Amino acid sequence: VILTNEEINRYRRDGYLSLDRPVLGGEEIAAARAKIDQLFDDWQSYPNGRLTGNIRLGGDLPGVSGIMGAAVLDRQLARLPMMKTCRQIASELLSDRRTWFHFDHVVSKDSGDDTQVDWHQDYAYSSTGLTRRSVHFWVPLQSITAAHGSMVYLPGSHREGMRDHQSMIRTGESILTATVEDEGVELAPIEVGGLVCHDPMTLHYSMSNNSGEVRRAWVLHFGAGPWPALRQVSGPILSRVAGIRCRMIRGRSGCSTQMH
Ligand SMILES: O=C(O)CCC(=O)C(=O)O
Repeated sequence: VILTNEEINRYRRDGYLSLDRPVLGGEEIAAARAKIDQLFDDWQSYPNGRLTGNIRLGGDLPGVSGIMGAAVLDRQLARLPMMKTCRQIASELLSDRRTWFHFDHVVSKDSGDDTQVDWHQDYAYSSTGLTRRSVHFWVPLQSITAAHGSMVYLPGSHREGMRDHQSMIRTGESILTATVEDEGVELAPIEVGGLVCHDPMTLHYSMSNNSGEVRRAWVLHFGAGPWPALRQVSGPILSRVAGIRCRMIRGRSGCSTQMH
């Protein structure tokens, strides 16, 4: 058991939970960061960021980029102990032992104004196959201070239904944002090993990163339901297809990484 009853009750009341204690190991976070940095370094040299299926390199906003399916691209990421820890936390929060890894993406923010990710509910993306009964983890890959672009939440918003979201297309990607008048609650700084998790219906945004360094966070979704079984089968196939495409692209661009 990882969570206290007070933490579980807080999550259910507020729709999010910030755990500023070493729930995850510093070494595994360092390992994840190194692998993810490597993926970014390699992928930046590819002429076409889109690979296959759920795996893509995207720049939704200037100064903000991401890799969807990092754990599919690098299977060692999928084997880190934190996968089990997050799954256990999701089980405790959902009171369901049958929770599974569904999806991951990495959000990388350059330092600079205008790197805010606007208000949204993750469930606005439900057409992509999101499961309502899931817990979304936001794992910082470095210590986060207010200057790094903290997450801001609207407590209790997970119980107030879906807001309208507008589709904004900036650099070729469609991102969904809601108009929210309320003040949110900005999270306190989080040390390496801590994490935040939220309900897919909870309204949140993240502030601009003005720390002077690139801020990277790994977002992991764990949910109850049958679809991940399919993903567990398709993951290795997808990564193989992605690997072949990467090698083809690399052949043309002169990049030299091993993909899994
Ligand atoms: O990492 C961030 O700055 C924002 C992440 C986020 O809002 C999300 O993954 O839904």
